[in-house]
Amino acid sequence: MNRLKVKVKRLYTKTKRQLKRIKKEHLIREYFKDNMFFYAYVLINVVNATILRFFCIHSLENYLSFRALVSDAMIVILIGAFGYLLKPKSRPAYYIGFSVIFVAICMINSIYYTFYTSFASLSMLELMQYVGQVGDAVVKNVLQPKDLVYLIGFILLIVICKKLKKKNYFKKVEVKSVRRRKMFTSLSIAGVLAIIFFITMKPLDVTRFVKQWNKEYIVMRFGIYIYQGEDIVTSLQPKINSMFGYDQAKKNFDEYFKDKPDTNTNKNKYTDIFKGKNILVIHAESMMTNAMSLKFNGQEVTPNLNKMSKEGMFFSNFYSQVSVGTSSDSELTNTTSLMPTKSGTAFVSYYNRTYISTPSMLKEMGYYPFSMHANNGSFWNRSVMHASLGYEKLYDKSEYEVTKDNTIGLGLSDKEFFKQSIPKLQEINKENEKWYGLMIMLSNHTPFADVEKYGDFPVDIKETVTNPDGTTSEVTYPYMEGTKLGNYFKSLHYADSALGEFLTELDEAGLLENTVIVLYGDHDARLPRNNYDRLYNYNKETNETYEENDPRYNEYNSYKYELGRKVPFIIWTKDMKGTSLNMEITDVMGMYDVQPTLGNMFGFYNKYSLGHDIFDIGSNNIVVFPSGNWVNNKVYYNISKQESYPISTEAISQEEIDTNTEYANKLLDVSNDIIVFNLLRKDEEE
Ligand code: GP9
Ligand code: MN
Repeated sequence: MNRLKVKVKRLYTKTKRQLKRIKKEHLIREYFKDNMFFYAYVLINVVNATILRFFCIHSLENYLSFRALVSDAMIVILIGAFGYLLKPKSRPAYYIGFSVIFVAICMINSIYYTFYTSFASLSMLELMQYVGQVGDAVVKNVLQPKDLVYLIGFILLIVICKKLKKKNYFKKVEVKSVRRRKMFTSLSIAGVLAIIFFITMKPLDVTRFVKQWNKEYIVMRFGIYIYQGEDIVTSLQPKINSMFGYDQAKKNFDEYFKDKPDTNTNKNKYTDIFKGKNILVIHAESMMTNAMSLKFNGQEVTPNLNKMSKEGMFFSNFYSQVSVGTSSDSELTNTTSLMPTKSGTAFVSYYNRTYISTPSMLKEMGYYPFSMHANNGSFWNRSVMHASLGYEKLYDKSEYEVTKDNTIGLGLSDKEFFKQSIPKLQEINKENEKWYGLMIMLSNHTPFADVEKYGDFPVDIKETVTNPDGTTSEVTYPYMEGTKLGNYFKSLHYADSALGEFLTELDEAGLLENTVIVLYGDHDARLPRNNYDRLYNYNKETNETYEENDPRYNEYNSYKYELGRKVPFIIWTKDMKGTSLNMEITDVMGMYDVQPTLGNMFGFYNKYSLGHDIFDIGSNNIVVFPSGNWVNNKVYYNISKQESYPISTEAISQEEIDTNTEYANKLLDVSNDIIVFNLLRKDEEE
C-alpha cells in the first residue's frame, strides 16, 4: 500500500514538474508556432466542412453537429499527419494539394445541393449528360456567393504560406526525431478524435452508412469527407461488378426465360377486371400482418386496415422480400418483380439500368404515373430512381408544407401528408384520364420514439377486479407499455388512423369512384426477436416474462419470427364489399408476385417478371427471400441451416426441398444479373 502511495506521489510530482516546464518554456505556444501551417490547414478545411453543412442542411443543430465535426477533423488531421513524413520544404505543396481536394469537395457539394437537395455522388456524374439544362443552370449557379465561400479559407492558406516562406519558415531542416515527434502528436490528436468517433457510433449508423440510406444523415453523422470517400467506393462497385461474367449471365438469362411466352397467355377469372381504372398504391411503412389481429383493452391496433382487409381482397400470407435496401427494395420488387441486388442497393447503385416496371408499362397504356413522399427526394436516391422506373413526377418534401409541429419521426406526419396530397390528387385526376400513383407513408418508422405524438393508445392490460368486500377496483398491468414493441403498436395505431382518415378524404373528394387501392406493408418493424418475448409470454403476476421451463411459456423461435414478418397486401375498392372479389387469399405470396397479379387485372404484362400471378400459380407458389431462404404453403426453409420448418400438416419430400432450393438460387442469380448487367436493355436491343 505504501509503495503504491509513493509511486502515485512520484507520478504526481513528475507530471506537475512537466506541466510547469511546459508552462515556463511556453511549450504549447512553441508547438503551435512550429506547426502553424499544419493547423491553418486543419482549421480551414474543418471550417469549410462546417459551412457546407450550414448552407445545405440549414438548421443550427445540424450545422454544429458534434459528431460530424469530430469526423471531419479526424480525417483532415489524419491526412495532415502524414505530411510530417516529408521534408519541411515539401510540406506546403502537400497541405495545399489536399486542401484543393477538400475545397473541391465542398464546392461541388454546395453546387450540387442547390439542384438536387442532396450531396454529390461520383456515380451521378454520368447522369449529367442527360440533363441538358443543368449545364446552363450550373453556370448561373456558380455565380452564387455561397459556393465561392470555401475559397476564402483556401486563399488565406496560400497567403499564410507565402508569408511563412518569406520568413524562411519552411527552410528550417528538422532532425528526424523532431519530425517523428510532430507526427506522433498529430496522430495522437487524430487518435483521440477516432476514439470519440467510434464510441459515439451506433450499429445502425454503420449499416446506414454502408447502404447510403440517406445522404444527409451520413454527412451529419460522418462528415462530408468520409461521405465522399465512401461514395467513391460505392460508385465504383457496380462498375467492377459488371465488368466480368456478362456472357455467362446472358446465357443463364436466355435459358431462364426461354419458355416464357411473350404475351399474357394465362387467362383467369381476374383477367382485365380492373382495366382502365386508376390505381393508388399505398406503401405502408413497417406495417405487419400479425399486428392486425392484436387488441389492447378491447381496441384493435389497426381498425382501419382490418376494415379494408374485410371489405377487399386480403392476401394474408404475403411477404416482403427486402434486403439492405428496405423501403427501396420493396418499391423495386413491387414494381419490377425483380429481387433486391446481392450487393449494394438497386436504387442507389443501379438506378441507370433498364427496368420493365409497372409505372412504365401503364404509361404506355395512357396512364399518368407519379409518386408522392414527403421526405427528401434524395432519400434512397428516389428522385433519380423513380424517373428510371417510369414515374413522371415525384412529389417530394419540397411540394409539402413541413413545420416542426406537423412532423413525426423522420418527417411530415402521415395525417398531414395525406391531407396535403388530396388537392394534388384532385388536380392529377382532373388533368389525366387515368393515373397510377404511389404514396409512401413515413410516420410508422423505426425507432417509433415520437410516442407523445401518436395519440392515446394504451398497450397495457386493465382489469376490473372484485374485492373481498364486494366492491370493484381497476388494476393495470404495464404489459407492453414502455417497450419498443409497445411503442411500435402505438405508432402503427397512429398510421392506421391516418389511413382511415385518408380513405374518408379520398371519398369526399370523389377520388374513389374509379380507383383501385393497392396497399402493401413494405417490411416488418425490424425489431429484434426478443422484443416479442414479452408480447407472447407476459406474466401479469410477476410483470416479467414466463421462464423457459414454465408450461405456459410460448417459445417465439427464429422460424416463428421469420413467419411473423408477414406484411399486409390488400386490393380494395369502395364497392368491393360483399362481391365475389371480397375474399381472403391464404396462399403464400411475395412482393414479386404483385406486378404479375396486378398485370393480369389491369391488362399489362412483363415477360421478365420473376413472380407469378397468384391466381394462376395458387398453392404452388414459392416466395424466395434475398438470403436464399424460401417459403411455400408447406414449409419455411432455411438455407444456411438446411432446415425446414413445417407450416402445414402436408409433408414435403427432400426432392421437393432440393428442387425449390435450386429454383430459389437460380432466381436470385438471374435477378441479380438482370440488374447488374442491364440485361433487359440488351435484350430489347437485339
Ligand atoms: C425514407 C423511408 C424509410 O424516405 O422510406 O426508408 P427505410 O428506412 O424504411 O428503408
Ligand atoms: Mn420502409
